[in-house]
Amino acid sequence: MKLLNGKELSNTIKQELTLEVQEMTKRGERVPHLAAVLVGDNPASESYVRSKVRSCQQVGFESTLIRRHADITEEELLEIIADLNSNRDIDGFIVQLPLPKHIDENNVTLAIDPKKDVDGFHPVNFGKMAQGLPAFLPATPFGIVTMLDRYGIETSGKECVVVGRSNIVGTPMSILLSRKAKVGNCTVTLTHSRTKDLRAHCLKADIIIAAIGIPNFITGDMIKEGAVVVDVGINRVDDTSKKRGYRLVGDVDFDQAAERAGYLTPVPGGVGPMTVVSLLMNTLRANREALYE
Ligand code: BQF
Repeated sequence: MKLLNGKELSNTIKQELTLEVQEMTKRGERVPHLAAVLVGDNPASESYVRSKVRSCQQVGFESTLIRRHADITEEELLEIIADLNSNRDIDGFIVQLPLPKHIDENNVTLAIDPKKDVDGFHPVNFGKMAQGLPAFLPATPFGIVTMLDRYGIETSGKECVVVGRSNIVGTPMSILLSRKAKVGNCTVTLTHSRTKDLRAHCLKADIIIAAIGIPNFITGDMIKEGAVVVDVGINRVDDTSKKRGYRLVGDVDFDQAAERAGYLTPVPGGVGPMTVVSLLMNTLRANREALYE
């Protein structure tokens, strides 16, 4: 089994981005600027946003963090978004999900200017992606596709099973892998909680994308010998031996999968770091495209 080391690959891509920013600065151009809106004090969201801001600093991007209390109204949040949409200094921005229950995430996503939607969640970007047009790809699927590409994993003609149908991972991943593209041309099966005999589907797969959000859901007996197994799960499970009180576990039983898979992503250090670096790549692109406005 070969590890798909997302931590290492994301660092390589960050080095490339750093060089790109240096070149831009030499040419007298404005460096990419990402803004992040964080509502409330969900500890996981805080740590995700912090790692995004830190990653911007590492590659020389500018970043702005906008923090608001959980009791902000939807109208107030929409005003912040309208300001970011019209702010010429900001190339792209994200609103960290999940949002408090009294705020409609769909309204928020719809309010983001698709040109600044570096998370790729706006229906305009989703629709362009589905049609194979240039678009901001959602960060996690973009990260997975980049990882398969950089590791030289052949996808054309392969059987791919995606487990989980979320708007952010499973559904876009199934679209990307079935597209006519360098990383694509798979025969894709999108499975979910109502799928009958999931194990039989998975066993046929050359590539499994596990994005169901259940710890250790994919066991060794579901994996074909030599399959590529991409674990998107980031589940916190209690662990009193850790000082944080929990550890991160994927949707794949790592030890069992390691006995069967040809390639396997670890958790942590697999898809997660690729998600963050994809956001940076989208922000660089938003900056470049803003040049021609
Ligand atoms: C790692 C996310 C669920 C819901 C909302 C590195 C991240 C995670 C793990 C990270 C995620 C998950 C992010 C690791 C961003 C990925 O080393 O394994 C980085 O920061 N992520 C998010 O912003 O919102 C989420 C998962």
